[in-house]
Amino acid sequence: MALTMVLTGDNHLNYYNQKMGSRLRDRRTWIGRAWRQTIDYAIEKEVDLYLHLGDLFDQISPRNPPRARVVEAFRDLHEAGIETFVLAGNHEAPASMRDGASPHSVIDEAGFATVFENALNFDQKLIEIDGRSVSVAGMSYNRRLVPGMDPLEDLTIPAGADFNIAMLHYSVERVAPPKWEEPQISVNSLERNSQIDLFAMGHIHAHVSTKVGDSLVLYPGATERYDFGESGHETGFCCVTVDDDIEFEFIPTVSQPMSQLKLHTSSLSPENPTQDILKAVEQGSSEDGLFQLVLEGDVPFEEYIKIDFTRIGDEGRGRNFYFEYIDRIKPLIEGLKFIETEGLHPRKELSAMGQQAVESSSPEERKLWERAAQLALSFYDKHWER
Ligand SMILES: [Mn+2]
Repeated sequence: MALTMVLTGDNHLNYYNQKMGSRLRDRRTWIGRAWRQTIDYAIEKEVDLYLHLGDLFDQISPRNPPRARVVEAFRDLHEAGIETFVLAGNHEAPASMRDGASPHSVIDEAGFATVFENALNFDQKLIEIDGRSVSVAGMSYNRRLVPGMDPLEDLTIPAGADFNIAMLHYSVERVAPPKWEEPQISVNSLERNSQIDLFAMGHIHAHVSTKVGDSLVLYPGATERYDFGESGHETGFCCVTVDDDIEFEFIPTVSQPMSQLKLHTSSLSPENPTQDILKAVEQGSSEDGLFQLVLEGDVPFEEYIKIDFTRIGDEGRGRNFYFEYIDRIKPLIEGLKFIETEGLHPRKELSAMGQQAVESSSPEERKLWERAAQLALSFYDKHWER
């Protein structure tokens, strides 16, 4: 009989984004549904193991509703006879003892899963499935490691079974490089632990698979997109089958449409840039979707002030589930050179302040704040131009 397992991670339940305002609730529904697919799939296919690779929650202190749904889901797995293992990712691992345990220790206490809380060393569980011995070893994310450190340095991952699994939540040098400066596992550390047949990995939101020696390194990727940088990602999880060989399948999840459109000022007509932008917004919009418009390039100042950002915002919000624009346009003023420095940009500061006020306003007051921000900027522009 083959050994089968579901691998998932980076679901980011209870996702938080201040900008999303009243839309956050519905966004969370999509995120929760995509994750629930991993549970339903595992139960339907009667897999042997369910491996959760971290960042189940977006924050260390999730609210009670997602917590309750998680407990319920792990109970469902437990009742279906699926052996379940969980570790804590960087979003939910406690930074110190004072923060207490990760939010899923409750699943452990209920006896629905084995939670590998230890971030300094591997814990291991040996099980027997259809006459095959299986070792599952896991280690949570260590928030005290600094960039440049290798979490597997000097560590030998426990094994000793017919099939040996290591669960981790880190990036891997070259294989799944980090997006920012952070600790990463070296390829050498994986090679040194060739007793491991399957490295089940969380943290990197893209689905990645590769062989290091005879070991399979598998990132199922995220079940929903986390931000607009992931617009191009497929979302899903993996189902691994071990027989004589190890094979896996990528199972896509249903995720909310998301798109990012970069519009350069060179494609806008100087007479009516707003119209061109509105046309692009209309084309890229979808009722259910999250849409980010990024405006880039240089334009003469006279053209820049023709852009009706309020109208663009209204149009975008009306045509999408969620809309935001990022204004990276550099207005050019004759006789004045804009020099990008690290120093103070009074206009940028003012613009950012206005944006912040708009974003943190209630939906009823939003228009008012937008208008106020606009007026402040035009006032600034008028006086500064002299
Ligand atoms: Mn992570």
